[in-house]
Amino acid sequence: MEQIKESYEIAKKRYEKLGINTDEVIDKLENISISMHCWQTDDVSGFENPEGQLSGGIQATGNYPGKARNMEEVRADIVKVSTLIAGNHRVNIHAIYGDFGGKFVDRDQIDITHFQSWIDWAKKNNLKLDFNSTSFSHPKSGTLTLSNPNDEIRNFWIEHTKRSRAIAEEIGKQQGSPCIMNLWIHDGSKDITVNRLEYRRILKESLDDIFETKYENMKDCIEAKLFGIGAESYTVGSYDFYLGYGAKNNKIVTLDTGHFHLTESVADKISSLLLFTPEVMLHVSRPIRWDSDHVTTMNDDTLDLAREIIRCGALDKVNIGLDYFDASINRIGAYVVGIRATQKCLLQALLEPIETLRQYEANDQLFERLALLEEAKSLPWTAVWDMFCAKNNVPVGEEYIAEIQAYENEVTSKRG
Ligand code: RNT
Ligand code: ZN
Repeated sequence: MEQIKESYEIAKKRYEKLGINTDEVIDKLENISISMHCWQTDDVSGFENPEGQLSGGIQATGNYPGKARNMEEVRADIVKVSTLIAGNHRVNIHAIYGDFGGKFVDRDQIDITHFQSWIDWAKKNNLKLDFNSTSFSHPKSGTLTLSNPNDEIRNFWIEHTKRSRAIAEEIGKQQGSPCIMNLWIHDGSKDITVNRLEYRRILKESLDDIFETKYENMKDCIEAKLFGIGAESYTVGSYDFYLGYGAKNNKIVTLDTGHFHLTESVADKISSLLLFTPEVMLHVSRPIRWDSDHVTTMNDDTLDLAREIIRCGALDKVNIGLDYFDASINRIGAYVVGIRATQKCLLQALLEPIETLRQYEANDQLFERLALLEEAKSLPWTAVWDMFCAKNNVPVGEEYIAEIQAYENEVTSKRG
């Protein structure tokens, strides 16, 4: 601790010279909640039919032992993760993670009773919840859900999504913080379709119907995608589609960092969205060659994303969630690495000497801007990070590796 303090004091002075108060930055970082996706615990299985196949163009690859097999294990793993990260966070659950009491409850039958134990659990653990409707991994998932021309199938999914919104509303009311409900559907087509307009028209109509009821304690967001496995040629809910829908209907657009062409900057989208939609929702992931949902790391993409949030002064408008599922490594470790990486990026963004940089830019001092941006990369932010962890009583540096190994020895390795 002595060493952490000493290094911190030196770093603090260094940042002071650039007009940055590191104590204030630490306070700010402590107040940024990250919405932790529950589905890294069990490879997106859920409790409706845990033995069922994951469908909908997404895939969790790997079979590392110790995956959570039921609700108790999912919750225990999330609680374990929360002891290894600083701050108060949120947990993002999917409709298939309802507390169904061992019974089969179809998606058009879910209601708040299936999520009350989640609300109570979250309250007890000082967490807030977010929610998702689930269109995948169901006999009626097929390739088209809300955009399906078949009335029976479409109405089934409309009913499911309406119920999901009502559940999110009740969660939000009970937790005293709006519950964000993300709507992502996998609808698309493997090969060329000659009905691009038709499916999108139907999706638009379904959304209009779904969003007709106005709520106070939940927020809707809509998530686009470039393509899914088995739906490579056409995605009904493309980015253009949801950007248009969100801008016109005042809905939050979700940017999943894996859902764009790999050379596209997701960070660059934030400032545009902020001008035309109420808020932004992020699904931070790490795409490798495709939407592979690798664990988030402190790479340039994530750093750019964090810098953009801070430079836009948009911490209150950008909701940060994670969305990856790596089944090939210790799953608790996957969370901790990803969450801490996201926080490290936010920390560096908060420590950026933005005023000086903006002055340079205003004066056309472009060498100076580049030089300071470059120097900022090697300022002693790691000393501030260590202090942030120490102050919040979570492991400093790589100390958490041993804790996760211990949890693996004692808990996850014993799961059959
Ligand atoms: C899929 C989307 C979506 C899902 C989760 C499970 O490509 O990113 O957000 O990952 O809803
Ligand atoms: Zn996503």
